[in-house]
Amino acid sequence: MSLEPAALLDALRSAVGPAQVLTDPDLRASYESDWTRRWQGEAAAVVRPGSTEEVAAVFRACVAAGAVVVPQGGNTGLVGGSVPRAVSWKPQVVLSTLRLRDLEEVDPLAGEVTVGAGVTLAALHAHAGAAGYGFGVDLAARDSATVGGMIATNAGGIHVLRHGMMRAQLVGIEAVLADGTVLRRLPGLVKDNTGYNLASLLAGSEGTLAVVTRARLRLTPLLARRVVALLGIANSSDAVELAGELQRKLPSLSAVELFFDDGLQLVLEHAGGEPPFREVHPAYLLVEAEAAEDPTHALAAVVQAAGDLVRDAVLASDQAGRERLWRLRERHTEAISALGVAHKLDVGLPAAALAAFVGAVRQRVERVAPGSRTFIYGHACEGNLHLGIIGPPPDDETVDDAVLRLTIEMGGTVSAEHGIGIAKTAWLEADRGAADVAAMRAIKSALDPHGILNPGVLFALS
Ligand code: FAD
Ligand code: S2G
Ligand code: ZN
Repeated sequence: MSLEPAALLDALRSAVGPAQVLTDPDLRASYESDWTRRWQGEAAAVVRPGSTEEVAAVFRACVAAGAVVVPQGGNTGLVGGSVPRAVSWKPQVVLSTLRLRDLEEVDPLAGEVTVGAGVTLAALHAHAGAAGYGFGVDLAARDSATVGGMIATNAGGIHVLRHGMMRAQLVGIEAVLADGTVLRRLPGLVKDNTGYNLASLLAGSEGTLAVVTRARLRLTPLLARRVVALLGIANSSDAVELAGELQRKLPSLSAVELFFDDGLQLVLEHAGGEPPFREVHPAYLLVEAEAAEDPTHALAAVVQAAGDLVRDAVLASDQAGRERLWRLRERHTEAISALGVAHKLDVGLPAAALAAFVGAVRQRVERVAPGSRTFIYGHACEGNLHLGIIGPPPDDETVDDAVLRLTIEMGGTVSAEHGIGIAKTAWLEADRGAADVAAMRAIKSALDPHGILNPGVLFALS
């Protein structure tokens, strides 16, 4: 049964209140285009529920009207999953979680906290910090990325080597299924083997199985001392060797980020700042260690012992110095985006294949898209490389196909942390195989039988 558009809007207004139903094109605009500017679509409405019950009411209204739902948090996702599709035969309702911002008291005994899905990562870090705790996931989009979006994409970020991804921080969840059913398992029992772990299943589901409304998260000790080192290195095979040494020898290690000189120069051009070294190095590792006691000497000792693997090093333990070094890595995304709409790849490779991949992928890109600019950077200890390729027009996916097929050939994954979205659906089966995709589709049709949740994400629309 499908309601007239006007009836859908009336039903949405009675679900969340008229003020929380945006239909004016100007008011909808920021919700309809993604962060990379590569994907946009038109919403029949943007709705902003203020409670779990209102989310359920929105679903009931959409099912009655034959509309589809696009869940949205901070809209910092990079694979086109958080904005309306460019083409849709059904009215698309963007369901923004930004009003689900409860921050419950931190539970000091358990070292856990329950928060609303619309809470930003920065607000979560501040809330946990005020209670003397840290949170295991951090990423450069912290001011906008939300807890719900980070669960839905199983976000990784810069501390995965120490704390794991978003799924590893989850000890409970509340979510609303497409028929308005509310799933709630929030008590936060770390050991809870009572059947399928629905929180784990929803982590990485990209808004295709349910809308996460609250989450119970494990917190980490707030460590007082941090030091950051920027290491000038010769190439990516030295980077892999050094990353392994750091992991083996430095228990306080919390981040190892790889980037190359072309990216460094681009960031300096884009954001200003002094070059970190007098001479240019082909590649760089940004290394962070954090501990209760100052880890500077321990880090310096590992760097010293690395001998020729390290061509030059600069360390900073003061906040300003650390931020100055981090900026060289964290500003990559924005500096590349300032050059134009980039082809963004987010691949994961086995450690043994990483260096070979870096060489091979540059050749492959040059072959299929001569003259493009390829910036490579990422999380070295997880083999997670990000490629920002400027050159081919946004809708020419020749270069994406070349990179992703090389990744699969080398035993890697076509999406290490950003998800599939609509950007990578064409390569899902080549990566996961028909059996896995069939099992995922079976789960999808069980939980969202009418296919109203984020159609086109994960599975291409047939
Ligand atoms: P959105 O972009 O709003 O949505 C992302 C996906 O989740 C969509 O499919 C959406 O439908 C779904 N969704 C959103 N909220 C919910 C909900 N409550 N319930 C169900 N589904 C939902 N990602 C990393 O993993 N590591 C990084 O280091 C990293 N760095 C970044 C740096 C920059 C500068 C930028 C712009 C992005 C970066 N990202 C990174 C990507 C992005 O921040 C993450 O994917 C983040 O998890 C998205 O959160 P969000 O709230 O913005 O979600
Ligand atoms: C990172 C962010 C987005 C990108 O910087 O670690 O996950 O691909 C990425 O530029
Ligand atoms: Zn990343």
